Order: sequence, then C-alpha cells, then structure tokens
Amino acid sequence: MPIVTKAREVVIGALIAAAAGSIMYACATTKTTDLASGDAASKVYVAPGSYDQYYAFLSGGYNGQIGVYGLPSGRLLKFVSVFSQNPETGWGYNEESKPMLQTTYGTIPWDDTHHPELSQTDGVPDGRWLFINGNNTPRVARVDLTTFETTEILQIPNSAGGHASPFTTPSTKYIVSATRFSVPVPNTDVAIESYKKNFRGTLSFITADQPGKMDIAFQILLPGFNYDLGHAGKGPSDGWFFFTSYNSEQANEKLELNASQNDKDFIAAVNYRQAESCLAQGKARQVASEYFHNVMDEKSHQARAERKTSVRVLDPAACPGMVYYMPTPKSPHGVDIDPTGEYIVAGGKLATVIPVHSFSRLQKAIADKQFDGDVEGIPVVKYAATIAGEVQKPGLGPLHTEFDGKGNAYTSMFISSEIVKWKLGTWEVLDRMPVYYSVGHLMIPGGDSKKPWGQYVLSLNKITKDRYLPTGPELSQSAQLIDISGDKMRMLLDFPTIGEPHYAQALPAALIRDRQVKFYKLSENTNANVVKAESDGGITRTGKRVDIKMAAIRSHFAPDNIEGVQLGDTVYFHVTNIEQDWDIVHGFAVLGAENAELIMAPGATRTLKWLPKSPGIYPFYCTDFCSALHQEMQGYVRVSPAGSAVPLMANTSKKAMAQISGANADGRRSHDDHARPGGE
Ligand code: K7E
Ligand code: CUA
Repeated sequence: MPIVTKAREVVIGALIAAAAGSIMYACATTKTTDLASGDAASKVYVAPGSYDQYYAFLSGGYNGQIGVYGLPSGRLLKFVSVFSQNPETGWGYNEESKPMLQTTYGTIPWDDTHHPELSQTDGVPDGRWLFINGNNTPRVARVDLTTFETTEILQIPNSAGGHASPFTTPSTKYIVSATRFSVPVPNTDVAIESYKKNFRGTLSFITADQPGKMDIAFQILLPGFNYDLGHAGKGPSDGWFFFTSYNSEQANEKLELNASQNDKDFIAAVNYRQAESCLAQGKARQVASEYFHNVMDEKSHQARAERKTSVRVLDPAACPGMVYYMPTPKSPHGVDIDPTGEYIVAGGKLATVIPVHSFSRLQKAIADKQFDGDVEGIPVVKYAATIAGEVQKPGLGPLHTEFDGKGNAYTSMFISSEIVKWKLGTWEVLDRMPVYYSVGHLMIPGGDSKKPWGQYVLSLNKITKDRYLPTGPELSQSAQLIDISGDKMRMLLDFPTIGEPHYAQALPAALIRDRQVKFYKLSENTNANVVKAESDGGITRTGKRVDIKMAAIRSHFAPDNIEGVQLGDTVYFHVTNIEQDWDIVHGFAVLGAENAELIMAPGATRTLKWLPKSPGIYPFYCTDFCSALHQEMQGYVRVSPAGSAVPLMANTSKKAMAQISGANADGRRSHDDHARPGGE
C-alpha cells in the first residue's frame, strides 16, 4: 500500500506541476496579448504588394543555411544555401557548387551556422556582403547581397569549433574566427588528460574586404580555454578586438561543473594593430597548416577549391602588447561594444550582474601596469582597473547585448526569459519585456554597429513550448519583434523560425533592394559547357563519359530526346537557362538520379551527374513552374545495354528545332504576364 500511495503522490505531484505549468503559460499568453494590444497589428502589417522595411538575416543554426526574413512582418523570403547541401536548389549536389563544400576532411555536406555578420564601412553595415560561420568544421562564408548566393568559403585551420566568428572590424578589413574547443596545435594524438599541457586556442584574423580573396591573415596562439564570442572595437577602441572565454579552469571533462569553478573567466583584449606590426617585423612563425579556400566564379558559375598549406602564427610572448586578459564574471558568453566604442559589455551566463568594462580605463590600466600577474605570459589586467560599472539585478542568465544608438543597451536573459533595457553610464535598469521562451541572441538592426537603426529589437528564442500550433515532439523556434522606439518596449509580433537562429542581423531594405541582380548575362557566361542558343546543344561521348549540353527555355529543353547512352556510362547533363528575364528559373530532374534537382537561374549553367542503373527510358522534366506549358517541358533519355549499337543521338534535329520554336511562341509568356497557375 505505501508503494501505491507513493506512486499516487508522484502522479498527483506531476499533475500539479503540469497544471501549474499550464497556468503559467496561460498567464504568459494573456500577458503577451495585453502587451501586444492596441495598434500592434497595424505596426507589423505590410499590405499585399508592399515591401518590408528591413531585410533580416537569421542564421539557420543546425540547418547550415541563412533565412532571409522581412521585418516588421516576419515573412520568410528565402533560404540561402551556405554550408549545407540543399536539394531544393541543388547546392552541393550539382557539379558547379560541389567544390564549395570541400575541406581537408573531405566534402562536408552540413554545418551549424550561428552568426550572420553584415560587412561594414566605417562601423556601419553597408549591404555589400553577409558573412557567416560554420561552427562544426570551422569555416567562414561570404554571401553576395546582390545575388543572395554564397560566393566564397574559407576553412579555418588549427581550430576546432568556429564559434566566435565571423565578427567584423569596422571597415571589414578582417573578420575573425576563434576556436571554441581547444585542441592540440597542430592537432595530434595525445591523451585527453593532457589538456592543460597540450591543448591550445587560436584566434584567426581573416582578410575579408576583397571578394574571392579571403585568407588567414594571421593566427594568435592562446592558452587552451574555450573562446566563445567576439566583437571589434570602434571609434576610440578601433584597432582592438575582444573575445570572451570560459573554462579558464582548463577542465577537460564534465565542463558543466568543472568549467564553472572560477568566479571570473577572461575577455581577451587583442590589439590587432600591434599584431600587424609584429607581423611586419617578422615575428610570426610560418606554420604548416592545410585548409581550403573555395570560390564560386561569378561568370562561369563554377566553384574552385584551392588547398592552402601554411599560416602565420603569432605567439603573445613574441609580441608584447598584443593580448591582455580582462577578468570577467562568470563564464561570459557575449561581448558587445557600444556604439561609441568606449564600453565593453559582457554577458556572464552565471553572473549576477552585467559587467561593463571601459576601453579608456583599460588603456590607462595597461599604461599603469595594473596587472594581477599573467597567464602563460599574457598580462591579466585588474578587474577594478577596467570596470566602468555593473548593472545590478538585471535578471538571470545574461547572454547578449545590443544597442539602440540612444544611450541604451538591451540584454537577453536566457534563464529569466526576458529582454532588459538599461542605460549606459548609469547602469540602471529601465524596462523589462518577458519573452517566450529562453532568449539567446537578440538583434537590433545595426545594433552592434556605430549607428544602430534602433527601431525594433528581435528576440531570438530557443524554446517555443505553447506559442504555436504543436507539430509533434519538435517545435519550431520562435522570434518576437518588439518596438523600442518609445521609452517602454512594446511587444508587436511572434513568428516561427526554421532551424535554430542563434543570431541575426538586419539592415534597411533600401540599402540592397535596388542592387539586386535580375539575371546573369548569358553573353558573359564562361562555363565550359554553356550553350548560348538552342542550336548549340548536343551530346558527346569520351570513353564511358557522356556530356549532354542543353538549353532550357520556356517551355522545352533542347535537345529533348537523347539516345545512345549505355549502361556503365557516367552522364553529365549541362543545362543552361538561356532566358534573360528576371525570375524565370528552370529546374531539371531525371528519373532515379541519386543527387538532387538542378535549379538554373536565368543565364546560369548547372550540371547534374547521373549514373543510370539499368537499360530503359528515363524521363527528365523541369521542376520549376515556368509557364503555362511548364508541364510540357520534358524529355527522355534512352539507356541501352553496354556495347549496344544504338548511335549517340540528340535528336532535336534542325527541323524539329524549328517546330519547337513555333510551339514556343504559344507557350512563352513575357515577364509581366508571367503567372504560375496553381493546382498542377
Ligand atoms: Cu549565444 Cu552560438 Cu552566439 Cu547561440 S550563440 S544563443
Ligand atoms: Cu521550365 Cu518549368
């Protein structure tokens, strides 16, 4: 009986907890509704045919992509394929883009993206490029904001977890990548127990202001902590970079406990101008390190992967004045520099305050040698000497801070699920906004720059719970848009987000909207297998390799019937979309292909590799609804047994071609009346 009673108690306890939970959520929901009352709807309503005010770029987290959303509506506009193969676009599946995913570990079909970073000019986002980090296999990528395509990926050697990345210097001279997981440098077979002796952290400075030419400018070798996030100085602190670290305990097991022992960990303050001068004086070591640099050529639409073999590494001991450690409570995550460049705000996950360091005090402390010893030769600056103030009782679990440009800071509180507004200089808390639930990063358009646009803050929440219609065990992540134009924050909108957007950045749409490439110029297409007219299409055999060059145009492929392919052949379909009209995209898919479809932007060439598995007839078709006769956009490949006498034939003869052209006049529509009939 006692056992039964006990069991009942447990059940009742669970019910109470569940009930309490739903009450909490119910209250929470009511509260949000209150907060969002009034004219919230009209503030986020973008009428049909109208545009959003901002482009927002949300990392896809473990989907390895970038989601492009409009604000204030929260409407999803696009996913940009970056580190992950994407069958929807053929990225990483077609022959042109495959080299983009090349690394020294082989072709990596996935990564974990955390931090989108807009390029800047003089500390202000300029709309040229968007960078993003690959967290798992450390890489950084450049996305061209005139095409929304990934154009460049650089692997980071001597790193194992590219988390503090790819934050930019004020004019995008460098972006950075710091290793989250320390490892032996160079990486080699050692006992994990030898962590303290053998494991090291690296900070990488990457040249970024020249498209197609990203490279590791230099690396700084640091003690084996976990380097977490970073931000460049600006204004008076221009020339410095700040990186948080945790696990200054250098624990190598049960970090949850063992890396939370010290009251303070460190922010590494890096004087990168000093690093540059040490480089110039030849104080760097050239270290053999293999990594890949992959570039998509804009004209040929063909990516190339280049293997690099060495980097320059600077040791702090060889370059005094380059690195200082600033003690910071406790296991700090974010480090954010205010628009004036004076304040360095840390988000100590386990801290009870938000500590704010002063750059000018740091300079004075360094000049006065106010040090508390050193760590492996890196001076530790006294906390009391650099601290400008502490925000008291801010909430629980401060992670990240952004700024509105009006003297206020906004910090995300992961544990207490709120955004806290506080004042720079007085450190007083001005306002709080509960968010649902467990906010990670928050984002103000331009909020980490010199000139924030300061109208909204977007809360990027980790846990959705009851916010939307449930979708099984895994629910979408959630973003919440909050109006910060007044004294008090006002909740405007919830919208679901795909993947796990850690961070986001946004800028006014006007900065990039009118610079969009509408189509690639066919006349400039230098792809080795381009066809610039239907009559250029054809088929060639080289041993067991068959190359088929095709044109795609509303609403047919030329050639559209192919015979003479044999079992054992490797077939390459090189399909060029010869349209020169905005938004007229064609697709290409073939029965039984083991990779994905091709999607060809107007003017672009894409190649699908195909290994037929048995003799027969294989249809191919256009996957993108391109015209009223899209369903007619198809063809066949005949596959014969090996050694068959069927001649190689791309049987769109001149005569047939003429007929097709005739039919084309009916099927073709101009851009203006182009419509995609639904339901087919
Ligand atoms: Cu805080 Cu990876 Cu920037 Cu997630 S990170 S939240
Ligand atoms: Cu081309 Cu549908």
